[in-house]
Amino acid sequence: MKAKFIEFDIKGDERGKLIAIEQFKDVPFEIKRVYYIFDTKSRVRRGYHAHKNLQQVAICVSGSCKFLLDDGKERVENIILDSPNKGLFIDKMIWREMYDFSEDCVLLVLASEHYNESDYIRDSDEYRRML
Ligand code: T46
Repeated sequence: MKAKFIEFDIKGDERGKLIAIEQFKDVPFEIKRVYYIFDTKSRVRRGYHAHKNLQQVAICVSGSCKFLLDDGKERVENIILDSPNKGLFIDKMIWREMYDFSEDCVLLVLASEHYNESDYIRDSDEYRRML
């Protein structure tokens, strides 16, 4: 499994920069939810779960953080998100952990489904069994 990055176009002029993201065009799903993670305490590691159906694109709109992704066959560590025009596509049934958040990190996530706790697989043994 390779990390799948999406590069967003930066529209810029002398006033500054702007990135626009449209469903099905810039991300491969209908965007039903947007959330963002910020003010993460140093040395905190988050995630530790997979999703049964949810697809997401994660973008560090400020600062940086790292992802670990594991699809049961391959574990890819230290995937760096450090640019507002770089999105990380995370498919369903991928285990994820996030860490090394910079103080100024704002991690924006575009999600294909509404929030649903029953879509989470939070136990790694259960995740392996389900694969
Ligand atoms: C993911 C990674 C990248 C809500 O009420 N609504 C929401 O849409 C979300 C995402 C979370 N919550 C509540 C549930 C918890 O009480 O916010 C709290 C923190 O969520 P969680 O512990 O799941 O956060 P992370 O950072 O472990 O994971 C999150 C997403 O939940 C998850 O889908 O892929 O970011």
